[in-house]
Amino acid sequence: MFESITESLNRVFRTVLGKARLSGDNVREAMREVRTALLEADVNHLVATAFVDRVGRLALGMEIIPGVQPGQLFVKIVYDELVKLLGGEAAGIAWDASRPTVIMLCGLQGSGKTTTAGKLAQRWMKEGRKPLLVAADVQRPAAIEQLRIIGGRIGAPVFTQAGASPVDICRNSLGAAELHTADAIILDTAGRLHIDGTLMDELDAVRIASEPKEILFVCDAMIGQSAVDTAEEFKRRLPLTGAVLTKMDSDARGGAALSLRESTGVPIKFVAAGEKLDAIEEFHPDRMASRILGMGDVVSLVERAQEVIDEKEAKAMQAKLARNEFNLEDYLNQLGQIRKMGALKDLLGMIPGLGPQLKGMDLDDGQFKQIEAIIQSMTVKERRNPELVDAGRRARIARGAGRQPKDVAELLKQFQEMRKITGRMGRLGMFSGAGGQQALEALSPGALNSLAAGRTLFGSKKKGTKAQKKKKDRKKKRR
Ligand SMILES: Nc1nc2c(ncn2[C@@H]2O[C@H](COP(=O)(O)OP(=O)(O)OP(=O)(O)O)[C@@H](O)[C@H]2O)c(=O)[nH]1
Ligand SMILES: [Mg+2]
Repeated sequence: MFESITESLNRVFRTVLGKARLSGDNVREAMREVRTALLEADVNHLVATAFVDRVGRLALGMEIIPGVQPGQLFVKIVYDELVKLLGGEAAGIAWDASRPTVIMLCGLQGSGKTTTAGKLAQRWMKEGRKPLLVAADVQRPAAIEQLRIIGGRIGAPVFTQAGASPVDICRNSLGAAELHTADAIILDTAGRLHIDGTLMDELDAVRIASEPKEILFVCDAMIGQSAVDTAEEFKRRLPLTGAVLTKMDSDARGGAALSLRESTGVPIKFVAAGEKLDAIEEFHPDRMASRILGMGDVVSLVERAQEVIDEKEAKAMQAKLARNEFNLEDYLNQLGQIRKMGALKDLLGMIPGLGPQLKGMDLDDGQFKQIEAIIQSMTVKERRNPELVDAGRRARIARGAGRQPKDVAELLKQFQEMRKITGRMGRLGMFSGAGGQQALEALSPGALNSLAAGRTLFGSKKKGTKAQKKKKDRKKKRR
């Protein structure tokens, strides 16, 4: 299910995730590739074009978020739009409270109606309902037997009437439901190879006779784009309330799933992926979108950042950067925001490609806490003017933070270096647009990335010095 589109989208994502900045050209190039990926997955071309236009517009105008790279934000935009494309919210079954809920299944021959009837019945029995299966397919003599076997296997009653018309069977099933004290009536109707007037007239008569609460269009996902045309035709004759996509296990492309909702407006309510009777699940657009993108971690990282990061504050920070007024107080603020997002190691682990680099690195939140403790031991005046910190103040701050004066000196040195870089960037006008993102990246103690690269204030930095010392010692010995 969706293997090929997942693979091609991931190729696009890997490219954008590897870039510190995204230019308009980068975004446009990525969008072209996303469009190709959709078309290759057999998504309707109008749907693909509209999708790419929407994502492109959003991506070109995206606002920066501290601690989040533009590539990650791009993935999130694609994800959000994909969720919308798939229908947004999950659409469940509208159960009748006062009478047994009638659910009518319809679709082409072999689309999976009878199997789906059994799957739904079993599912609902597990939820404590009492379904009645109704065999209303009098086209094929074997059809009734097929449903009987399924009913027997799951222990659900099956209603049918030899010699009666589908309309009569469905009408009479309402009374049978009372006898069985059933609260759900699942109508398994006949299919045709092609849509024809007779079939549609029959289905419409069934609808009038049984007043279904739900009319579900059962669709074989393997037929790809033509699923959309068939759904449209069924919709012209029947007020469809939803769709069930079957045989998702046999379809590696997923075009039907991706186009159906957008093209027809009919919500997908269930997807089936297998011949076994438990191979059905409720359709959740968000879960499906994560599965298609295979980027669940990036999406949750950006979501968390969007939740905790105050946009106004982020803008104010950018303005400060541009004026080179960024001070230790702001730094402390940023640390707090990043920390609100969760444990550092978890956050870094979510960034694709960083996982391996993190192996064996002792990344605990303690490092953040140490930096915070030092800044917190400073007076407001010192935080705003780090230049004030002399040897005496250094000793006092170190005592307050439970660190050594050299740790305070190290923090201040790195902060000044950072300021030098951002000062230069500010003069070059790099804090507007995507450049601001890069600047915030360099700062957000995040500088999540530089942490991962081992440039931390404490801990791994020490390892480096030790190693250097050894090297020096070796050199000395040689001399
Ligand atoms: N792989 C796979 N096969 C399925 C799935 N759903 C149904 N099938 C198979 O598809 C074939 C047709 O399924 P049916 O349930 O008989 O289809 P139908 O719509 O009732 O067909 P008619 O009654 O002839 O119109 C059967 O062999 C099923 O086992 C599915 O999700 N995955
Ligand atoms: Mg059937």
